[in-house]
Amino acid sequence: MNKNFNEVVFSGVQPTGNLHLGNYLGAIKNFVELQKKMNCIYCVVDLHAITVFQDPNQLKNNSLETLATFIACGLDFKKSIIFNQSSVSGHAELAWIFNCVSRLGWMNRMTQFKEKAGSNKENASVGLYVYPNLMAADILLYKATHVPVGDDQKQHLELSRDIAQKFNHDFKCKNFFPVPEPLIQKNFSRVMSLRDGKKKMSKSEDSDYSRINLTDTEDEIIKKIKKAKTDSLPIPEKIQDLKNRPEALNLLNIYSSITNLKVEKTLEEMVGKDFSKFKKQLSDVLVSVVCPIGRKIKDLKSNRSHLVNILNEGSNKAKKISNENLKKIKEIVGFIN
Ligand code: AQP
Repeated sequence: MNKNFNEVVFSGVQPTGNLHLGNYLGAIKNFVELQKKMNCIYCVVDLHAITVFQDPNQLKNNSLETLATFIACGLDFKKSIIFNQSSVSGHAELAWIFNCVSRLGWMNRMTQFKEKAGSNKENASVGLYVYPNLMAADILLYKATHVPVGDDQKQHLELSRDIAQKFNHDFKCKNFFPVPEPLIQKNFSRVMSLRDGKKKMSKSEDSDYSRINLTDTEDEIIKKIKKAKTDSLPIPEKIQDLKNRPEALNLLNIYSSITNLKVEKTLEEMVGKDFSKFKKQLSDVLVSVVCPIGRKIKDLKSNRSHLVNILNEGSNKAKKISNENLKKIKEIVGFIN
């Protein structure tokens, strides 16, 4: 398939621990499809990770594990540019310029900051607060036109669009930055916690039973699905009947997404079944998809220098594009360089 060279995809994943089914179904599965038809740049966003304190050795391990997960899920470093964010200084430089373009009022509306900072806002890092400006820099440094993300990142992406438009307007450089489009999975864009269907599945949730990690063993997956919260009602015929059953809906959505079925089709197949029986089928499909990924991750991690070489190769390619763009950006802003 010929790639469309006018379209550039950028997305990133934070190396903050084991990647989970939400990262896979909400983002990485889509990354793999996109690399067949567009120029893709995928980044291990370590600068984002340190907005919350990370143990330095753990951060190194997590960065390599995130890269290993990308490859194990099917990303090809010959087809896509894959690198770690901190190795390309243009991200931080453009983020500073965007700190000066973005408005405080815009920042104050970001719900993820409120969720992550919790009740102790005064103690959150300034980095966590301006995180969305760095995300805009990540995307626009490469003049990316499309950004595959989970639904939880939609608000940040809207801010990137606002920043691109304001920069183009303020510096009178119409269309310099493209206004990036989100690519969010249509049917199922947010995988929820296995313990609470109203909270998203997340790496930072305390209970490991709230998520399926991509490195979980067969036994762990079976146990977690067995323990996943549901209710005593059988599977209904229509999706509307799941409106007040978020945990049941989440498990049916996971099954549908993994098997590439519409949830309506899954309901048609499963109607009337008890959740105990459905859970067995769900574990089977999860084991068949997740365990091979986990085995590949383990295998890749045993060859650290191979992983470091992949990152180095990717960051050289990323620097070429970003240096060229940053030179133009600096000229537009009025810096002498
Ligand atoms: N539950 C989810 N459902 C769908 N998509 C999700 N993503 C994350 N969780 C879900 C998508 O995965 C990509 C990478 O996310 P990230 O690791 O960079 O940051 P995050 O969204 O903050 O993920 P976590 O797991 O919640 O991490 P922590 O706990 O460290 O904050 C993004 O495209 C995201 O949308």
